[in-house]
Amino acid sequence: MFALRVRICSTSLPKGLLVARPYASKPIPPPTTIEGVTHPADSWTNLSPTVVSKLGLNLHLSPDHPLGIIRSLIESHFDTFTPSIPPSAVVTVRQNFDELGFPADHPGRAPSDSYYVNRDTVLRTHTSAHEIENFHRGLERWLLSADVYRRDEIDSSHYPAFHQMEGASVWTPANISSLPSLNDALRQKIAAASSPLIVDDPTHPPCPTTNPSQPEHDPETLNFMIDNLKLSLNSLLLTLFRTHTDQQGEPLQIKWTQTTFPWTAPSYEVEVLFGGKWLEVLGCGVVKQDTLQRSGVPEKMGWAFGLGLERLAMILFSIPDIRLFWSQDPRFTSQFSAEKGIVTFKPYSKHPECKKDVSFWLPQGVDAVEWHENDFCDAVRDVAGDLVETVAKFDEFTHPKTGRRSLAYSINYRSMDRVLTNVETNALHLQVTDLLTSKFGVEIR
Ligand code: FA5
Ligand code: MG
Repeated sequence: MFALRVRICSTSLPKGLLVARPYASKPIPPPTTIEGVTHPADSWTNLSPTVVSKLGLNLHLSPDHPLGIIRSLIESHFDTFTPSIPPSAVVTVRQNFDELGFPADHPGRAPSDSYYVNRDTVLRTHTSAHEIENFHRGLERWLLSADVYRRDEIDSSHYPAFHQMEGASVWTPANISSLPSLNDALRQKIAAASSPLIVDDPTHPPCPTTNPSQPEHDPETLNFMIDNLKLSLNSLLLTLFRTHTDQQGEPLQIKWTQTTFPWTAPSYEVEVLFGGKWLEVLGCGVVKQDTLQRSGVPEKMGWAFGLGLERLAMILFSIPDIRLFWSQDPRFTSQFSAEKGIVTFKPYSKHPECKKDVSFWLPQGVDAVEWHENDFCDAVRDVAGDLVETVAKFDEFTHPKTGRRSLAYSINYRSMDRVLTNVETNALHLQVTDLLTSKFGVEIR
């Protein structure tokens, strides 16, 4: 994400919200048992049945699933990196946010953006939650893949449960002088591949005000480090997409942008043009020295990245909708195997969509609530499951006399496997509007 673009949900830019706090006067749910461990609930608990049902499925570990195939392709590319799988998606708030330097008012901490098991524990929102423990292991190059969870919008490239792969490479003062020759080798490898891939990088050199580097870093070494990070990731993208063309048969276009992460500086993201839109596939940066210090390796310097596995797999296998990764329909699952490797997904159906609108007044006065779109999306997902394709706000206004705020959303229902009848969609939509009234206290217009 570019530093000046703001979007809820990313681990990147603080939006200057209030310090994260639970919603007021919410009934406390019963304790939750996750992977055999029972966690007490409190006023922070906001797990939804949809995400709880995804825990432990580990799609990325299934060798014949597109996520398993892409994981092993990436692990083979980074063959000098040690791969690992962290045991549980339940991590401490300390691991996920505090130790990585997330400020108290970072939007990622808000219960509208993250799934809290309770005040002290969350479902990890990113694989970076394990960065510090991995640096502690003393490894110089490592990879780590896992399921992660975020309260997010609903569309074809966002899902509340998804998978990331984290990777890092660090150098000691004794071996950091090898960077220039490592970079030369990577440049030669990329040139030899003579790929038609188009890589646009307007982020060099990093802007001192919007993407500052760390005062501890000597500019020459930092330049070699940034080059190594970018060459390593460009070389991965080349391995994955060398022969890939977009839907018009043109070579893929890739773009580097600058951003902010609390534990890296400078920081970057990479986007790929997919289906006519830029799709963000990864975040990365030069690891902050205080993070390495907290990891017990203050003398080292290095970089880290976090890849969105679904997003990369959507491009690689031409999978148009992120919900498909969770499909158990044999028409989906039988198309992929470790043996076949990269194949182009053949859509087996495109059933008609069923669009329903809902508009409502938000409650006022003593009943007023903060409106968080992600709460609404979560509720819609719990009612309609994977039958909901998109949720999009199309109108918003405040009544000039009463000051009442009105919102209007369009919800697209579509099954990936079968035709949805109008009767069925109406029943789902009625449940959604009932929930809007009972859970959020709105008045349907
Ligand atoms: C992160 O999560 C950082 N932890 C990445 C990182 C690692 C930065 C190490 C620096 C060093 P971000 O919030 O941008 O960054 O998410 C990384 C990727 O996850 C995105 O680029 C995207 O590909 C994927 N992603 C994010 N949200 C979703 C979602 N709701 N559904 C599917 N994929 C998502
Ligand atoms: Mg991002």
